[in-house]
Amino acid sequence: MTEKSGADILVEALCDLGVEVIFGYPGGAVLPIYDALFRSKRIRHILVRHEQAATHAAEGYARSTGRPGVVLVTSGPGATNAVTGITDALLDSIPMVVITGQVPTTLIGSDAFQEADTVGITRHCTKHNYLVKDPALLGSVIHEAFHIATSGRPGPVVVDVPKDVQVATAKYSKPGPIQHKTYRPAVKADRSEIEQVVDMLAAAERPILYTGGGIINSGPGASQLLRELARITGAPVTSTLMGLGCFPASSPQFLGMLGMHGTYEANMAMNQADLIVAIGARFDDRVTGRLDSFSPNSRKVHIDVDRSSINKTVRIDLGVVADAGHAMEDMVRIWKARQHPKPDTGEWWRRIEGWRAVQCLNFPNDNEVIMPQRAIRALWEATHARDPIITTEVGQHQMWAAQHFGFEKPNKWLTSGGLGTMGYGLPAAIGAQLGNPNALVIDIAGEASIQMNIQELATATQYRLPVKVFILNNEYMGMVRQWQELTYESRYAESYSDSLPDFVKLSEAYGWKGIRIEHPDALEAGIAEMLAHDGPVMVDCMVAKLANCFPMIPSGAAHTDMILQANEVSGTMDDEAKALV
Ligand SMILES: Cc1ncc(C[n+]2csc(CCOP(=O)(O)OP(=O)(O)O)c2C)c(N)n1
Repeated sequence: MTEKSGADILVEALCDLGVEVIFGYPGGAVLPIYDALFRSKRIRHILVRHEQAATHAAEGYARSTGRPGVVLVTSGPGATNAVTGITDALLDSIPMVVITGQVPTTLIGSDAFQEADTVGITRHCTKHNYLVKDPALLGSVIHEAFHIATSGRPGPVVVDVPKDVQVATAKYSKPGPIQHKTYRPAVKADRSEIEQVVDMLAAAERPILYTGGGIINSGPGASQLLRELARITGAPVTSTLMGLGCFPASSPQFLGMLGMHGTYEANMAMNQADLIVAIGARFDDRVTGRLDSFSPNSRKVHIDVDRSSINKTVRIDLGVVADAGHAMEDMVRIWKARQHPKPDTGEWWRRIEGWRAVQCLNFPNDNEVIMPQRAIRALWEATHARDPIITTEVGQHQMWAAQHFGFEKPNKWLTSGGLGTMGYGLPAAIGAQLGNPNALVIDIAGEASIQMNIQELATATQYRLPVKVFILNNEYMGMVRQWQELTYESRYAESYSDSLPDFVKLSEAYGWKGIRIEHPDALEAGIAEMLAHDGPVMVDCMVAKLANCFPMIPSGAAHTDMILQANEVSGTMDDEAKALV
């Protein structure tokens, strides 16, 4: 076996792992790797315009294809620019491997040019990280990094490679299956635990399946199993922001998203349930609201591949450490083997229908101004037959998209849930388009968020990616303004999006088509024009400036203290909610 440079070993290991696309940005400390990529020609490198965008593009690629995203950046500022996306991937459980260049080993710790302590900085925002000091270990570290990023609860792994290690030579051969000393994620649950879940579901009078991104991470088969589980148990299904698409939005059993901007019926059902079965969801604060009044009378089952998620915020009656798909497969099998009849949940559904009748997603319409919710629905009308991939930025537009754009399938909804990163949507759309060349990919954006990674318009142009950006332009950082209206007596400190660029001219400057929509009558035609263009298009859709996103559970409040559109002025739904339950 001949010796190869560390850089060649790295590229060969990536090829052995089936990597087809890398998102990156060059610099001094990664030049040997760039040279190896150039010579090898086996991996497609996508040159972004900012390292943060490389990480979000890798997330978009991963989330939409189920394959890990790969990033390559230089030392120092290259690595620190990537930190936001790495943290984003950690919170949203996205499989990602980030290779960072590092100064030569002899200079580490000397404040060398473009030196940053990448392993130290990323320790708390990675699932695992490495500093590779020996080229002979590089190949096996890369394989191990992919194993860790993609197994158990997926997440980001950083591999920091000093420049001298990229140049030094060693032997490489493709390793066999990875056997890590201590890392052994549990995938299948004990049969007895699954039997207990089945017993509890069969006996429950008011069950609810609370589903999350873990089902999407488990693969498309898991979504099918969820449908089957819902069918045989008759239980209502709600989903977190990250789980949207794992259960069809059009199903009568779907209550919509739960939590802070979730539906009235989903939150009331969670509050009044006697059994919550959480599958691949983590009881985060946007979902639970005030913890001491969160679903006070239910027994709680938590199925999660990450042991440390169980009992983290909410006391759980039965924790099951398992992959969501495997656990549901076992539940369905045992339920059927025992020939459980479908439980009688008629009374429960009658109450749910009462909450549903409130029609909490209704919004005031206007013939002169485009209501943002209406714009999202029009976008859905015009595109849903094409199964589009939707990415978002962060703010009101993100929540309106979650509420009003119905997702029928997994891997079609890409949003920054845990970290809430403005600037995620455009690069994520670019990554998704690269992974799904024939798909319709739309970034639903706000005029403030889109400016956080606007430079990526050039990336889409360079690679001829027909990404669409649909800006709901309310001239405000709308979500900030909404909170200021509701909790700071409308003192709108720094939340006006002043000095906005002309987005149409800006699009054209980057080689995109730009469209402005200003009136409700022009909405459908504007969307049709966007869809008719086979290249990238940015739509600047002027919407009602002061519209609020409801329903809303104010931060730290209980599910029953939800503010609905209907009583925006008069206060919370508390009394009516209590009357209904
Ligand atoms: C990087 C980053 N900085 C700040 C915030 C806080 N933040 C959340 S929503 C928001 C306003 C977003 O405004 P815009 O993109 O116009 O969307 P809108 O809410 O108007 O739909 C801000 C500043 C954030 N989420 N991310």
